[in-house]
Amino acid sequence: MSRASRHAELKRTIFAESTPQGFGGISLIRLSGAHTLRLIEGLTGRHDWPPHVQRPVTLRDGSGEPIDQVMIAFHPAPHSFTGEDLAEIGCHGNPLIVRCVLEALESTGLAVSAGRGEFTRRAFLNGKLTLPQAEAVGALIEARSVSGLSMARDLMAGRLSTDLRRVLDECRAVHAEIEASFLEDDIEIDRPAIASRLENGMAFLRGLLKGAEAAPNLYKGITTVIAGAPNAGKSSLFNTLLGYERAIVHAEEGTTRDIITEHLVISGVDFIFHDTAGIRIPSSGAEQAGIDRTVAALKDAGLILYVVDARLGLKPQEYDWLRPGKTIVVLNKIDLCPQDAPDIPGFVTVRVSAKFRQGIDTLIQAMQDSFPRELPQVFLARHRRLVDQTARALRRALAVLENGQALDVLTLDLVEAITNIRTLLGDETDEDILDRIFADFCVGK
Ligand SMILES: Nc1nc2c(ncn2[C@@H]2O[C@H](COP(=O)(O)OP(=O)(O)OP(=O)(O)O)[C@@H](O)[C@H]2O)c(=O)[nH]1
Ligand SMILES: [Mg+2]
Repeated sequence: MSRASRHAELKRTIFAESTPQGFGGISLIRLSGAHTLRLIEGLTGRHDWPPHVQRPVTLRDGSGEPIDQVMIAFHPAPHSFTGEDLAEIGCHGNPLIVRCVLEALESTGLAVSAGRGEFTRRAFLNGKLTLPQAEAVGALIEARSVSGLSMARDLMAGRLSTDLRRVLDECRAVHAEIEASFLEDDIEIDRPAIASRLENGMAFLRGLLKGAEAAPNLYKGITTVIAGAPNAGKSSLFNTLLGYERAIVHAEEGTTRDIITEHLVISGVDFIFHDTAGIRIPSSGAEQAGIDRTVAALKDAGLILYVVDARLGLKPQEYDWLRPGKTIVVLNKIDLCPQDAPDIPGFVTVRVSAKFRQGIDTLIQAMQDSFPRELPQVFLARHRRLVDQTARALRRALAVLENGQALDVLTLDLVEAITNIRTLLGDETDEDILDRIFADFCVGK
């Protein structure tokens, strides 16, 4: 990004309501930029603003009419979130009051309404946050699962950046050595040693990508679809997992029609359970509509608990609903089985009695084992794409070494790897990239 556009972007003073509360509570209105102090002085008539101290004051509109009794904290540059002069106005959380405050700010002509994520964008441009940390702010706000929150916090703490910087340094060092060998005849390149250094970096990137596979599920919560034939005991299992009678359980087949969804955190992992209509073909009417919904839910599932009446076993046509790698077959009603029903080959198989809560801990263990214990460091699409491209570039560089090709080809791949990591870390960036990143933020953040 050019100095001029960076300057233009930071010149304005901006304001936004950053914590919309609806009626009640406190609404926080933030402003940031060079005119911040002038604005709060003008709207309150007060000129003494000790830094980082909350003060009760009366905020007045342009004609001097009181708007609200508010709390204002002034954070002078550079010791603020954005690195600029920043003020936080806490007013009563009535949207009418908030509107008056925003109008009073705008009518001064000194500030304009902030764009999406503009406060965080400024924090990045002013060097208060790295780009991954700025993205972590968005991820913290968006997270809807306990794991998602932890992943966002880890990103904020900067482990991914530190680890990637190590790979970056290694790529640069190798690149510099090879370049030097082009200039000085007496520098010999030790190909196996270079290959092993690049392999280390690539193994690390591969590990990141492996973890990233489970990331969407862990970040949003695992969509766990409980499916199976009518009367297999799906709703009974759903209720047992939740610990209360959420869904109707009945001896009649076809009891559940609509999908019933409940969110449950088990040992820090969020499962979003879907109890579904039993799949029976052929069927008709409302039952068929329910089955259509079950089939659609199975497509989006992160995990399938396929419930089978252990006495009847899995019918050949039911294999169509099982997805290898993300299905646990739950043989239910074992309290009615004189002997152990056999495992279903190719699938994790667990035996339970949903009605009498037998085998449920084993099932929960199997559910947890379906996902990695360690939370993924890469869970944002941009990071995943760039890590993938970097790993590919290193793979090509290694192939050059293995095949005994000329080293100048390898430097091109190294430059690509270096550029990708630098883009991820925000060392190299442009307005388009920033626009795309902050477009997903809300106004006020
Ligand atoms: N003995 C015994 N009965 C069970 C068990 N699980 C479910 N049942 C009984 O099986 C019948 C059907 O249970 P549901 O949980 O409604 O089965 P479902 O799969 O949700 O059925 P649909 O919604 O109709 O597809 C009920 O009478 C339950 O009490 C179990 O583990 N042991
Ligand atoms: Mg049911």
